[in-house]
Amino acid sequence: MDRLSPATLPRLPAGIIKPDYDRAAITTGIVHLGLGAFHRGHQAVYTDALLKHDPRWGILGVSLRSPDTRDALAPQGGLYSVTASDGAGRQRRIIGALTGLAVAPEDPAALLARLADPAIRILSTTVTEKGYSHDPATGALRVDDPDILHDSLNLGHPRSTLAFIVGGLQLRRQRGLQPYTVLACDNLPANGHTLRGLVIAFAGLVDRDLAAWITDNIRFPSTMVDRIVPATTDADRADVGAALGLDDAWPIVTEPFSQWVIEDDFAGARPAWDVSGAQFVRDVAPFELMKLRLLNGAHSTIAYLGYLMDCETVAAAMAEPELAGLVEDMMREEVTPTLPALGGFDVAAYRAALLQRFRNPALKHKTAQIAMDGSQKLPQRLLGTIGDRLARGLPITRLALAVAGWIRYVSGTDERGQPIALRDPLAAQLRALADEAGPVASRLTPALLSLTSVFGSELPRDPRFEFAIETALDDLFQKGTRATVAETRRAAR
Ligand code: CS2
Repeated sequence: MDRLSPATLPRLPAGIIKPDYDRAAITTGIVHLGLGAFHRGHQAVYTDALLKHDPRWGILGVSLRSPDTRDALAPQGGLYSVTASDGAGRQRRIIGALTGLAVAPEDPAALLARLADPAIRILSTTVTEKGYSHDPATGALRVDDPDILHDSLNLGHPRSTLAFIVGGLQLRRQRGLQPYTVLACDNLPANGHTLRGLVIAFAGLVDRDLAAWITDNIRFPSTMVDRIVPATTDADRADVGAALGLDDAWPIVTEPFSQWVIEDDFAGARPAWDVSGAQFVRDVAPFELMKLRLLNGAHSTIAYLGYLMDCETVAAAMAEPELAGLVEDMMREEVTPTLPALGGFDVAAYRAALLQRFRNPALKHKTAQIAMDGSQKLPQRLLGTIGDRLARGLPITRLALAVAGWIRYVSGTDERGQPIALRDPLAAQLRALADEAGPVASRLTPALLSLTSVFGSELPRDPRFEFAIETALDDLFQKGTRATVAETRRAAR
């Protein structure tokens, strides 16, 4: 089969949406770090729909580690397809927004040079939680991180996201160029604010004047990003290839839903992403909190408990009535009361829509995929909610089961004694703690709660927290996940 590319674009069957602008006229105004499926199914799609109105916003897509995406998309001239499906219907669309592809470690200096290009007005990031080189419980820079140590001495050849941001800004400052706006698009609370703190802290390691200049001149709008974009499978490739009549080496398969709420705080030019459905608002925080705690909190709960119940995908986990019921109850009874009011916003409808999205049979969203990097995800997804509830003297039964599910998961073996492949930046530490404690709730709970980078220092000292986690974990070990989920659901009512 021929490859999807600018040359073969005219051969696509009718019904497949193609770029509605002259690609040759597009210039690059955005450098995006982290060229994963999420970016290609979210921001790049919003940008694609903007290009016919404003050709200045082509994206140079940068992978920070592996060359795989570049190798897949370069022969396609940066084109790829996005299939959005709810199980009943599907829409396929070709995205042409990527005007360039780069692999940062191959030539970090060349990337810095691009960041000093005056046409670049936005530097955006989807580098996942662990890409921020921070301590997830406190948001502080991990100054002992090997990449941060390296980069603070080698700003001309950076490895980390923070150093690319700072290195590019340093060049622009030296050359008297307008700086770019830094747009964080990861699932972190107050992501722009958090990134700003980290960038300034890192810049302070290199050059105090530069840190002060960044403090005064650079904007870091926060954003709430939402679209469920599972990792692409070979079955997706085969299905998309058959539909396009052309081979797409890295298609995106996602849901129809998409949301992007952006804090309206840009220095200079701002892409009019609102023409393609994004919302610019004064304060993103309430949207972020709602999304992180309801969607991502539920996702992680489904991931750990679902995985332990042998559910390969989120949709399979949602077909387990007790688990789906527990998650729904948790969202309504335990999470929603911790959220700030969003004037006129119907949270009940939002929750119902989320449950529907989780049930989407077209998405083969693996529980094991969401389960990864739990040490970086738990604080903003579950622990913040728990802290807020404990401060108000409210019960945390279902949330505690979710956290216990994570501990059970990182203990390393599933309920049939099979090893669980742990993917987490703290994997070695988690495994060592789990091995030393053994599968005994009264030992494993305090061992893991001692991880201050995950739990902070306050929560583990709260006896209500430790008791709730230990009880739930003991049930998981003694009775198994299926029975524990059903019993907890009943008991919490
Ligand atoms: C998921 C998210 O992998 C995960 O941890 O919870 O990627 C989720 O699909 C997105 O945040 C949805 O917007």
